[in-house]
Amino acid sequence: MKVLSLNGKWLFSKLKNEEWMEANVPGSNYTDLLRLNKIPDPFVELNEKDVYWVAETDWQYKRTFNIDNKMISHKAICLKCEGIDAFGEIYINDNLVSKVENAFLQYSFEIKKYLREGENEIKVILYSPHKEVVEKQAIFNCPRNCNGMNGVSAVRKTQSHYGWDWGPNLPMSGIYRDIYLVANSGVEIEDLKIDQTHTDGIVTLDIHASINNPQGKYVLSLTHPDGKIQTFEGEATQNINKKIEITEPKLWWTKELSQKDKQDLYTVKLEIIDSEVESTKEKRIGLRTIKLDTSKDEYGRNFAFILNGVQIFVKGANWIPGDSLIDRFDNEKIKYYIDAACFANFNMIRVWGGGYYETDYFYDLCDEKGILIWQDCMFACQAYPLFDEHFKENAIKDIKFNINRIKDHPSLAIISANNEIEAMTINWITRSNYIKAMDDFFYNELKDIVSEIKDIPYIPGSPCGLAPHQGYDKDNVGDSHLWAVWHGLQPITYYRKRFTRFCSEFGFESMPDEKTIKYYAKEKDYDLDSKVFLAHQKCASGNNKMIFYILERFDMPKNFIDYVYLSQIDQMLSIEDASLNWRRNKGRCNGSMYWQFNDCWPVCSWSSIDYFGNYKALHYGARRFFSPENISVEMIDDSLELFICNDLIDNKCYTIKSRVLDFDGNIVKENTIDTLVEGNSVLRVSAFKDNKNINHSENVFEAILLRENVEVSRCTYLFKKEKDLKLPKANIIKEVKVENNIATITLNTDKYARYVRVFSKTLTVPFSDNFFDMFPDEEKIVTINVGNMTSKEVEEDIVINSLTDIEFDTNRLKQKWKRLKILLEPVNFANYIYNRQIPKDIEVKD
Ligand code: BMA
Repeated sequence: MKVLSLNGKWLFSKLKNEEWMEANVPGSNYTDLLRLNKIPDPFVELNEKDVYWVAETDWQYKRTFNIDNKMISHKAICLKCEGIDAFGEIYINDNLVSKVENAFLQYSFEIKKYLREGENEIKVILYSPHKEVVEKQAIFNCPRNCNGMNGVSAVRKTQSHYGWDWGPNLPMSGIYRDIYLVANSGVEIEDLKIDQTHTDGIVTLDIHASINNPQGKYVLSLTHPDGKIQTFEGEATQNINKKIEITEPKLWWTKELSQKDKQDLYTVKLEIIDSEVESTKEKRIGLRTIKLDTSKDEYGRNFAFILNGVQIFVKGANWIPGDSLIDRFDNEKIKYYIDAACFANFNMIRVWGGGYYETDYFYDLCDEKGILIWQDCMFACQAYPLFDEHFKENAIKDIKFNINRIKDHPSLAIISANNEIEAMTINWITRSNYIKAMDDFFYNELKDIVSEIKDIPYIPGSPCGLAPHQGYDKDNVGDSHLWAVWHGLQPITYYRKRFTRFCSEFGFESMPDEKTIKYYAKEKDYDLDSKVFLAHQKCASGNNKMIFYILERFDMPKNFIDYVYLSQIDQMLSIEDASLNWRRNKGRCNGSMYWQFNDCWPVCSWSSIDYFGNYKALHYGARRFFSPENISVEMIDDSLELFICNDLIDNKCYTIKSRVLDFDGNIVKENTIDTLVEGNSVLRVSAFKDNKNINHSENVFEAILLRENVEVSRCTYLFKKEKDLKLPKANIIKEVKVENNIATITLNTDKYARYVRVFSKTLTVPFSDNFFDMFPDEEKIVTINVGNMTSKEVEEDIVINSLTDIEFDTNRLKQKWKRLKILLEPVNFANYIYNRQIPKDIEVKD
């Protein structure tokens, strides 16, 4: 077998004007034009609109390559394209190889008949994705798409490319993943499937391979986590089946349940060997069972993931495309985000249906690190013409291909058919052909397709209920997308009233890091109503909503840049409040996955990490409120009640140190409690029952959870909103030391300091902790990797502030008026009224 990569330098031009320019493959037209300075950066200021012509244009790409005598002598030569976006034709030496029309497919074409020894040419024509949608819309008249162009649902291309409520309208074209030739004897391992059964502590692997044009012998090997290799050989036939028993299996767990940074993985490798290795496939698997429990219980119907028999509370976030120009999102960046997921104690990531089926590397890393994946099929928020056989077949191709590709990853926990389609049906109520076809497809046909490929939990969409159009919006069954806070303008604490079985989406916007803002806006535009700031805010009334919520808790900042700090704190608090409520009700509520993990361009959005990788306050907060061992507090009937969540498998013994202090750091009262918390459970204990001596305007409560004398979690509690308190100005002193690229920043404060922010003017890499509270008797140490910066440089680069450094305009009347005006905007008011009711439970039958 010989592989010839066709990645690298290509030429590209408009189809109608052969002015050839240099292109990079993998790549995209936008990225190439940007590199060649033919377009301004669409991520800066108002440029997005000025570059749309790129999407309205047809493009062509070409390159030559050499086939040597040895390669041409192979019986078969295949062209493999791992990602072509999206609509066009592929030619070899002017012969049409195939049309392409699906960006989610990996294509494989036998092309030997078109090749010659010596120089050959490959040409790829990519037609305008804009025109493609216009044409499809003329045929299907798809219902209005509230996120972008109408008719987008009729094409198999990343749906958010055409604009979303966090994303720009930049439908790119290009050969965006690897492209190469494989020459061999014609034999090919078409599929390698590994099922596993777990009985009495023994795992049996059921390995099945299907081979095209079998010849020669097969060699199958299993490498155990300890390096031990078992090998099996036989004659290559169309179907190869092998059972392997593993008597001392090392099970795969999430990171929190294994308490290991690297999970145990086994490698299954199959080679077909004739005179040489002709075809090979390798898969890393983990030994685990995964189930979705939806049995009837005292609250309705459960919705909980069971990993190796352990019901888990899911903590995580929703993943959107890593970049609008996805060809720039390389493995290094993927690793950055998966590390960030580990940092924030995620045990699940949801790959959302308006983006991509992710790359192999993405799932590989999740396998390694112990993060589960919730995989949507690529359908989101729109009516899809699934009544059309050609469209349906095309979609089924990408679903089958991708589920086959990822099916054996231990991280894969669930396949969900789509995002929010059922919840949006009301918008298409007169289009019954769409509704009927989608119900049939998501509830029946797709379910069968998935179950034929793999025994894996499946739901007909997210959110889901009990049956088509029954219960997808109820708390007592299925999963929920809750948007009453933010879209519905309910107060931040509203989610305490919602005991959903599993919240797979809820979110709150904030501004990106100051460095990111500087990238897209000039200082003269620093105004939430300026054209530039409105262009980098895709949610209707989004900037106003940020202000609405800031004023719920704080006064109005006098300086524009302080919106960044305050909006990020608000975001952290809202997601924290909801998540902790659900964690405290573990068993009834089984998951909290906030919207959204990342951004695809620099924008104000719901993300916890901005486009350039800067962690927002939420991401640091998530590390704390998602920590597997967690303490939180609620004031219930004048009693300070503590909740200790132990999500680990084993019982743990804890010491809880609680205290009430004044803002100067004087202790009003304190106590210590020793307690055991059973594995995978929550314990409620009272910190202080009688709180008469607490001054609600001048005191703060703090509790620290320690295990074996090491702090594992802490919480603070203010008895009033910040704007109703007279917090004294905190003076925070920092000391910086740099050793081996790591800066250690030691902080001390003279007063209680709220939301201490450690900010770097230049660095994107995260701090070990941030946006925390500090007390005068405690030193706080924060670290960061500063590369080769000196102590002096770091000293100048790092800025510390806390809430009392913000200058506020305290005119409350003005604020009330501002909030009212925002609330009364038609888009907000309708949402506000709609979201005031708590949905009634649905009846659950046996
Ligand atoms: C959700 C998602 C997205 C959207 C987000 C914010 O429900 O599924 O479609 O971007 O809300 O509005």
